[in-house]
Amino acid sequence: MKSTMWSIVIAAALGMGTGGGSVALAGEAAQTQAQTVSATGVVQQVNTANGKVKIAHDPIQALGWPKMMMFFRVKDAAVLEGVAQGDAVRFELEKGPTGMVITRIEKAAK
Ligand SMILES: [Cu+2]
Repeated sequence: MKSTMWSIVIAAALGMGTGGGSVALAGEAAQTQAQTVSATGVVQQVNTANGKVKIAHDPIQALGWPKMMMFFRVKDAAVLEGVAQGDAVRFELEKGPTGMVITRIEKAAK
């Protein structure tokens, strides 16, 4: 009984000691997740000159988007480097002033 109470006290103390940091980190992670969404799909067309890429993407639950084929704007043309039609990719989306933009594309391991 006594030892049980002590473990509770110690657990509480530890929780308070590190809790602030953990909570802050968790908050930051949640915020980052809200802004950046990762998705997968297959590249249909790359338009480096206009900074656009057409992707047949899988459903993106975070955005409530169904599976579809669409053009995405990339944040920077460099994002399209090494990306080719037919590539299965994993990409990251960020909410920009004009809608969602792709910030990163990497080939998905198949
Ligand atoms: Cu879409």
